[in-house]
Amino acid sequence: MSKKLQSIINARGPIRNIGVVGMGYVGIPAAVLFADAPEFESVIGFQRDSPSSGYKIGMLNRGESPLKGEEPGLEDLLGKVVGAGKFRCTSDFSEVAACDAVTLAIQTPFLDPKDLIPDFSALTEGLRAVGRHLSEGTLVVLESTVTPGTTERMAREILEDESGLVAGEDFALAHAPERVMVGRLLKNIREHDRIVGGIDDISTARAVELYRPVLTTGTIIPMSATAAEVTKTAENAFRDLQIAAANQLALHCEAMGVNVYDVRAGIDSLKGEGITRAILWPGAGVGGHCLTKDSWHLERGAQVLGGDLWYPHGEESIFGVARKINEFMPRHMVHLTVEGLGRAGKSPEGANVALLGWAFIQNSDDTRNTPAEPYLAAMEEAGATVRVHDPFVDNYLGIEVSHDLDATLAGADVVVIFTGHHHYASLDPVRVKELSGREHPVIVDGRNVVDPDAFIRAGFIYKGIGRGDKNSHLIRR
Ligand code: SAJ
Repeated sequence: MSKKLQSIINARGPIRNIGVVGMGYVGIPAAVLFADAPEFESVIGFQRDSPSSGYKIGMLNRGESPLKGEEPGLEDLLGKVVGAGKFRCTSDFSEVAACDAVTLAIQTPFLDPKDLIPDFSALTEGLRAVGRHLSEGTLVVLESTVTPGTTERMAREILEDESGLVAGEDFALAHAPERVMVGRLLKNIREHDRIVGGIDDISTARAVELYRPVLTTGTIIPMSATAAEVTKTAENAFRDLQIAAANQLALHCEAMGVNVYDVRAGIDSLKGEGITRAILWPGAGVGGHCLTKDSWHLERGAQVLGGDLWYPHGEESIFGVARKINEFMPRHMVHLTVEGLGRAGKSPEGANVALLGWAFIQNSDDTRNTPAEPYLAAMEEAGATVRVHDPFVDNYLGIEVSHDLDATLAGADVVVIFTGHHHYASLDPVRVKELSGREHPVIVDGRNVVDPDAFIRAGFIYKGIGRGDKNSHLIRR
């Protein structure tokens, strides 16, 4: 407990001016909620003026959100805090000097999961930019999900190196991981409990002061910085594991000729007395920026911090196995597609595939690490032509994404559902068959969105993840 840091912070007084580095899905909602809190006077959003994301600065200063997709309440709140002069965005990092607290919400992807090498280049750049202008008594908070040990080690070293100040003596440092999901960013920040972990008690207390005003039903859960890093990476690794278990069960159910959704409902019915058999949903794969990498951060943490993980050498950890199962699901979708085409006497070579849903999650425009991408690549490699439809997503990295469902379905030998957008629940089998113009078009449902019997009655060849009860149905002639 550094008396020096405590006295510097006491002299500085309550947190009034805040900086938020990284105007993305995490930084923007966090910044407007800080700005909307009466406790705080001003919030500056820091964004690199780069060719790919510099446009956000102008939009935000006009009170417009650069985040596409539906984000309830965000545009209004942004307009309000910009209008009130409590929030503005800049690429001038020298303004960090006037901030009492600075948070960093920057992507932390993995370069190479196999060797557990993360890509901290963007985070390092952000930390260096903050360090260069850091003033005594400032609180720095990492909101990005990082390998356990990063706050205490890499972040501390970079900030000290750039500022010449000492963490825990001259400035406070903490980790407070984001827990947001697209489509409910503001709600998640306000209502989810907030894990807050300082490198020391003073840093934890200062971080609690920062986050408490933006919480409504959520409460603060204080712990050490490293425990906070493990909590975040582990909660996503556990979710990935639960999804992998559901996917593995789905594969078993296909082999056993039963409906995984009946089984899931059965397992899920065991409740009460503190019993929760939280079984998640099988599907076409796991995408997004979080579950696809956080297990690797956790794994790397055990290496970086532990070194002596007492576990059979060379044996893969359960989190690694789970990643492999979830990464396998798009390939299983290819398998179901080829099997379905086979039943129609066709092969992928020359087949027309209508791929419905490019976003990684339903009713969103977020395409990060979408499971549809490896599927598209494999089908094209097999000689098929794949047309993509998604109501929320515009063109993606050279892949044409259509908003015209009929045009996408026209002439399709196969219709494959990758994302559970609400639009697809009302697909009319008779209309879809008409558009395909095929006698026995194939439908592959990766999210259990459609009614298999309705499509089978219309003459489709049906395939579904976990639908062992339907995947070998008699073809209606
Ligand atoms: N998925 C399934 N089956 C399920 C749930 C999800 O196949 O039962 C798939 C989804 O289709 C999607 C992927 O997994 O492709 C991820 O979905 P998600 O619902 O986990 O969405 P994320 O990744 O945006 O959100 C997760 C959440 N983590 C936890 O619930 C532990 C969220 O709370 C985190 O804030 C977020 O990661 C993050 O930013 O870390």
